[in-house]
Amino acid sequence: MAADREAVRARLLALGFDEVRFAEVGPGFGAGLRAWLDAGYQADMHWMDRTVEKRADPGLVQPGARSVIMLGVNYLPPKTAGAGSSTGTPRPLWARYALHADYHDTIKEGLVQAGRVLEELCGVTRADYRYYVDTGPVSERGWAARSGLGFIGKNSMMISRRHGNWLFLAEVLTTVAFAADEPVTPAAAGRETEPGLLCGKCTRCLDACPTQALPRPGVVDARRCISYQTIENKGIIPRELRAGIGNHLYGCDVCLEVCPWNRFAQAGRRVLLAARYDLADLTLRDVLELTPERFAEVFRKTAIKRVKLAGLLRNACVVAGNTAAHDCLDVLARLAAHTSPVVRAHAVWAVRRLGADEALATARAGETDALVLAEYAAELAPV
Ligand code: B12
Ligand code: SF4
Ligand code: SF4
Repeated sequence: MAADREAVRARLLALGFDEVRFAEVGPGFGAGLRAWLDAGYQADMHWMDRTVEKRADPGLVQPGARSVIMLGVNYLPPKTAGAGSSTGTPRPLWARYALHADYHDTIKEGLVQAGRVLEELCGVTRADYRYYVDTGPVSERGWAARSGLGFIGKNSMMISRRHGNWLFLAEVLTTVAFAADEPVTPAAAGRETEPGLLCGKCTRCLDACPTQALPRPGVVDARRCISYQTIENKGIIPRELRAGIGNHLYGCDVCLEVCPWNRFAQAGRRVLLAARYDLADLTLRDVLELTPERFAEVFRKTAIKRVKLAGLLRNACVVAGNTAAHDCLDVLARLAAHTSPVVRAHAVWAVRRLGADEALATARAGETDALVLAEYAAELAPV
């Protein structure tokens, strides 16, 4: 049955998706992903190695897949929300995407509806499509580029001419054959996934990255990326990267914010998102003083809760050390005796960086655990 692409597009836009684009499933993709994995840029995200074949071939994910419907959801907050600027604020910084109820949950509601639209308009059943947002074995930026939703910037983001960098991506893989959409420009035909296609001579993102995590245009070394270190890494943040983390408490938007393609972006409709801009009002002390109960209450239903209290406290210690937060020394000294060794190690680092070793005396006085003392010895090396 021939599928009416424009009827499907109109219905999905009405569900709250801001971009709806169609790509045809074809062979021969994924070399860029393999090279990235071979270089070790995935850090300890080994689930990516395990799913590399699927990521390169939607047919292994949805048997008989003919089309990928790529969807974008704009998450740019209104200017008045004051969320997540990287400059001029003493507050800790959150990646903008994080200042919402967990987008995996809210966008999934739209994907369920999108599936029903396919059933209704294309006469298919639940066995004929699969949808994902972020966590599926699908190379979302590659398919978005294929579908002409935008282009892959030198910062490796999928950049839309209408929404800039500020798009969540989601997709429906389906056995329905839709006519493919045009590439982002006629000149892009056959080169859709080339990084920096519409960047020209600009290198702002490469120059601005605080930890030099972009070794080449379009390639992120997750091991050096603040987003990886503050969200995905569950252990010790390498000491040589901590200073570069600055006041980034959770995630990083620096290479997104500097991009001139954002000048056309308007705030999102938030049909499939629920704002939590209030989180940007938390002070560093608020975060450092979080108890397990308060953490659960404040971050309920957000993506942030997955970093767990210890991860957030660890990040907050790094921010405290970087921002001369002398007014937080008392709480940092308490965290130097926290039950989590990861929190303890970063709290000790922060206190040392603030040049207040004497504050550790209290925290260490009660220590009996030999292991903890050994860990302190490492952390007490020159900062
Ligand atoms: C692992 C991951 C990370 C890692 C690695 C980032 C990276 N650049 O690879 C870390 C933890 C560092 C990270 C950080 C962030 N992430 Co992330 N991340 C992912 C994830 C799960 C996989 C990405 C991946 O495969 N990376 C490996 C590289 C090699 O692949 P790639 O970037 O997709 O590009 C390659 C492929 O496209 C392939 N390719 C080339 N041609 C073709 C053609 C086809 C058809 C195919 C299939 C593939 C293909 O080669 C490309 C270049 O090598 C995706 C979700 C998903 N399922 O795709 C989200 C995703 C990329 N992340 C997202 C976001 C929002 C972020 C952050 C902005 C969060 C933050 N503020 O802290 C940062 C941005 C950092 C940056 N500059 O990339 C969004 C990006 C949306 C967008 N508009 O681009 C995604 C799509 C999640 C989502 N559903 O919205 N992320
Ligand atoms: S997200 Fe931040 S740390 Fe990661 S590549 Fe972009 S600017 Fe660098
Ligand atoms: S900042 Fe410049 S180089 Fe980087 S993605 Fe945007 S346009 Fe491209």
